[in-house]
Amino acid sequence: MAAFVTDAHRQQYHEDGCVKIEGVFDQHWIDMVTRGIDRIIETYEAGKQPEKVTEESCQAPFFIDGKEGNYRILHVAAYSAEIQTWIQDSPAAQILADVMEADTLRYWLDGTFAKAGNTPDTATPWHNDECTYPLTGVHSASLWMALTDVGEDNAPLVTLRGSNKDPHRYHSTFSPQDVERPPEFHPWTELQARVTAPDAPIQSWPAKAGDVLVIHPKTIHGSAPRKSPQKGRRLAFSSRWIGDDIRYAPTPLSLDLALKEGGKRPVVGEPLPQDSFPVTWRRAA
Ligand SMILES: O=C(O)CCC(=O)C(=O)O
Repeated sequence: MAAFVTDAHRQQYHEDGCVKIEGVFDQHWIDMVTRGIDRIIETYEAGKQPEKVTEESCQAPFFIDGKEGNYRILHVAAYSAEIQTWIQDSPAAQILADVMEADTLRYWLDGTFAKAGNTPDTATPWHNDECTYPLTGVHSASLWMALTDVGEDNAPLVTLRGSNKDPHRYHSTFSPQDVERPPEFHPWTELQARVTAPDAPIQSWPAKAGDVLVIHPKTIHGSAPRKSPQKGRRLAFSSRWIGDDIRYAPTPLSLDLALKEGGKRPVVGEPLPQDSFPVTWRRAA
């Protein structure tokens, strides 16, 4: 497989908290992942629940919200044979492993972001991904894959440059609100104030279908809204993967791990158990 990742990509990932790698996925992969997602959207629009195709991957609960082409969908991997093939056979894992310099990778979670029309609510609100993770370690990142062209007026991803270096986390609105905030967590309002500051170092990431963004889990990000009336939609599939040095480290604000039925609960400080979180990629010796 062609080597997509250069030292310059790695450096930008560590400096800015996000890097774009162009032309990773060809039309074959774009069509395959889009087909998998569209089948799930069609099932939902027909008033039905999608059915699992495997018990082996991504045990986090399936969730879909939205209407009329605007959908946020969580954890589709276990419901799509196409996405299973993409996880096993596409360059996705190697790209992430090369950026993070990991030797093994486990697929963990995913989010799908479909946007149509041009109302302000097509924007994805500012957030970061790590606040709710019961994990510690550096081998953790998202691979955001553009499945359509995503121009400047078509809801590009936006990031707060350098927020990957924050020593603290934020108390996410998805975390329990009725627990005492540990000192290493800052209020969510602080995150929101940082992105609206006049000198906020915001980067915008237009992309072509098949390009990827590798996003550090601490990087504060969201998307701009779709701006002008335009046909079609904006579609992105964002998958989260973890590597060798990740250890189980729950906090009072983290979300519970989604173990497979009867799956082994990890011990604090240990890697995630193989039965619920199988290693899906290893670097060739
Ligand atoms: O594509 C988007 O609109 C948002 C993506 C996102 O928030 C993520 O990948 O975590």
